[in-house]
Amino acid sequence: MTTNQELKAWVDQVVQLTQPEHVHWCSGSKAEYQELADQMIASGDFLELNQDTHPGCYLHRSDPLDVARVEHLTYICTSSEEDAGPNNNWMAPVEARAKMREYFSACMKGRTLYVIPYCMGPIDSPLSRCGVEITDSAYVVVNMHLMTRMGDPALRRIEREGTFIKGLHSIGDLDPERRFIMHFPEDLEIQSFGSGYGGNALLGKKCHALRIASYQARSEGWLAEHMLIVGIENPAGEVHYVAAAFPSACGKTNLAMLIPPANYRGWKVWTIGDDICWMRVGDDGRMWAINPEAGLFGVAPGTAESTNPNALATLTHDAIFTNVGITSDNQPWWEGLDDRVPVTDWKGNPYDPERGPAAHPNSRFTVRMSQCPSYSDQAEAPAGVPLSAIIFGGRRERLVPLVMESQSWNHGVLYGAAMASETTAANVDTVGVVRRDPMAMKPFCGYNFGDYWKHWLTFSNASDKLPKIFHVNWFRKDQDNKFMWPGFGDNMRVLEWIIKRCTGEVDAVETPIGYLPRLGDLNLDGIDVPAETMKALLEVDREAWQVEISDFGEYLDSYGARTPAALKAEQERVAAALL
Ligand code: GTP
Ligand code: SPV
Ligand code: MN
Repeated sequence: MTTNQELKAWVDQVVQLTQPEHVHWCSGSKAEYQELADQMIASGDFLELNQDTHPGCYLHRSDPLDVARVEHLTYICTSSEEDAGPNNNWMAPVEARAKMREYFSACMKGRTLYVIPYCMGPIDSPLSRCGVEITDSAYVVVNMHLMTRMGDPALRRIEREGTFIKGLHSIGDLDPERRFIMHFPEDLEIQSFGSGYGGNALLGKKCHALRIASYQARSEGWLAEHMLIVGIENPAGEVHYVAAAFPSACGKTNLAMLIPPANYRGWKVWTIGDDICWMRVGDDGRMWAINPEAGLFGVAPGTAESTNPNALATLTHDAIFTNVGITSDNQPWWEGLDDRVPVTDWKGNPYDPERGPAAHPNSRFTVRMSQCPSYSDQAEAPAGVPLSAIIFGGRRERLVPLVMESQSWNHGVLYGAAMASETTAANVDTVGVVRRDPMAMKPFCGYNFGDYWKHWLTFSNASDKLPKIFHVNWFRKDQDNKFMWPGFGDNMRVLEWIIKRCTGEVDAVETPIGYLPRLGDLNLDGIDVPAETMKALLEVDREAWQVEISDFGEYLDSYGARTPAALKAEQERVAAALL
């Protein structure tokens, strides 16, 4: 088992409490993965997909009431309510522990308890952190196999370092009324009950790598962010690394494996991460980033040969599909994939378009990142990669231009803090309403946003080699509700401008909200966006921006004394510039 006494004692305690029939320490081996997959096929938890077209691929149908994150049931349990902040649900740790104890009591009777030691980040990187998830879900174990470095090597690192995050998970009876995702950042602990889905159940992901890690990062001087990481190679063979924060289901996976348009000969995008980025300022003054994950848990709908061919290439073998439909020859299918008509929907019923989509809007695939054709040879680099730019972005039908560049680090922090985006199916609540989602971290910051912004601002003096900060919006719509910008691979055109701003190769127009491209500086060869549309995409509507910035000012004020004065000053500076 283990030589770490703390881990041994904790597992013993959990066994006492939950009373499983078996205890299984996960080795992380391929054989273990296959045994569990076979067991799940036998139990009906997995359906084998067409093994000729999709070898090693399985379909999992989750409970129809367990298909997304549950932000209203997700809590940060710090001793002081103010430390969790208005951005989080809060419960006193004693109360939360008592409640969860009741739920976990004897909940694993007749089940197997799996102990999953895992490492977030390359196994030999000083930036990586370990955790142990205890779960009674075989689905969680196989997903953790693909999403993290788990098993024996992680356990060895835990034994060497002596520290790990404790994550306790049970699917319980999947009753939405008996479901909670609790975080105890002061004790480096997570307790999750009643859901088997993605971010609620794979505790290494949002619970550890964002909520707990953001809390640790603040006291240790680094950042844990909801960001993709890519390398952008130009025809000269130089690679610039970029991290980008977009809210859930707003384009991180797609940008992370973008294939440049045909006329971009010699350009290449290399994938390092698609969801989470841990970064810190290195001795050289640059910001260095690693991807704590090893796999993709990506949105299926909308993934097609025309939008994200690299994702499709990644998904031809050894992947888990959750809540998608299937075709007559047992291939996975989702809306937007192609024009075949599926026969079975995500609930396992005969497909009937009258009764809703074939795939759930938040249906997902799980697959190892290393299967992606654009996987970077730097993805495992222990030191990480040095960032040239940080990009913030949201899903905004109106107002927000295609791209803009901040005038300083603090102005860039304002870009992040002032982010707002239309809600998506990644959470169980209403879809399509604009809400504030600072740095794409509204559901994931493990402490008070006021303190978080202050932490971001501390970097402004850390070095003169920090990445430049940009803001993008791929999602502007016209009067007919059509996207104005082609998006996907064509986002390369915006990335090129961003890189050229970083290297000083291109000029820009100065506006009250930042630097915007001069029309002629965006390479539009090969696309057919009318001149008026381009003009609209790069327009600054002063009056509408005055309203936006003043609304953001009120939002900042709602954080009271925790709002950093420097951010408020930045907001006031932009408001004055817009008059
Ligand atoms: P999470 O995994 O939830 O954090 O999401 P994500 O940010 O990785 O989102 P993802 O890349 O999976 O995209 C979500 C949805 O947005 C998919 O349906 C995509 O097809 C769509 N999408 C991505 N990029 C673009 C774009 O440039 N334009 C348009 N119109 N849609 C896009
Ligand atoms: C998100 O919702 O941002 C995701 C999916 O990446 S989940 O893992 O469910 O959080
Ligand atoms: Mn995400």
